[in-house]
Amino acid sequence: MVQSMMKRLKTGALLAIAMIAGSAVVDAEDAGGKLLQDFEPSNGTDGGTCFQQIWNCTGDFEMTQVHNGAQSLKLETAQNGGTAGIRVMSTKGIADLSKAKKITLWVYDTQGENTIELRIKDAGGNGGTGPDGKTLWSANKSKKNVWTKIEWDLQSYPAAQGLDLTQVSMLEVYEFNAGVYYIDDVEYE
Ligand SMILES: [Ca+2]
Repeated sequence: MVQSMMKRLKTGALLAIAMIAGSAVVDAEDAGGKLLQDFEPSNGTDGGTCFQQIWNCTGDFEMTQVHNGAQSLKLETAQNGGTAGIRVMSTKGIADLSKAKKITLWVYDTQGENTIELRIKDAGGNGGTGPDGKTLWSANKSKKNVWTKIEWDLQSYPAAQGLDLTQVSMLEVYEFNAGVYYIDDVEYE
């Protein structure tokens, strides 16, 4: 009698541990990123302008090929590739990334398998387009014709003169091949 009760207690304890372990795994997955831009209508982006064309590309809202919600960014680059600027979605138009470890986005790449070059710009214009070479290529590359999560490890981001990571206003992304790319769910972790 005592033995069977001990056995039940032990089983119960093991079950509880298994449930805690299970919920910890779920929490880690849920802990995902914080949104920087989702390209949705009326998402709070200052002035409603979620992106801008920086160099050698056209950008448009896309309503069919989306990763989440109703819209993504359709980026079409010409020969030698092109750069789009993705604006931070908030009424202030800035995000504090000084403690962020990663920037991530989802891309549907119809061109091939590509890494993406990132350039971070602050509200004062520091760090943006220029000849200083202060950029970071993504840690991984896209897979053709499927949504792929692209990541940049911010610990590897070069020190750009004057760049204030507490007031990031734009992420400039450069695709180096001519093609059509869909971008959605830009986040930081
Ligand atoms: Ca979206």
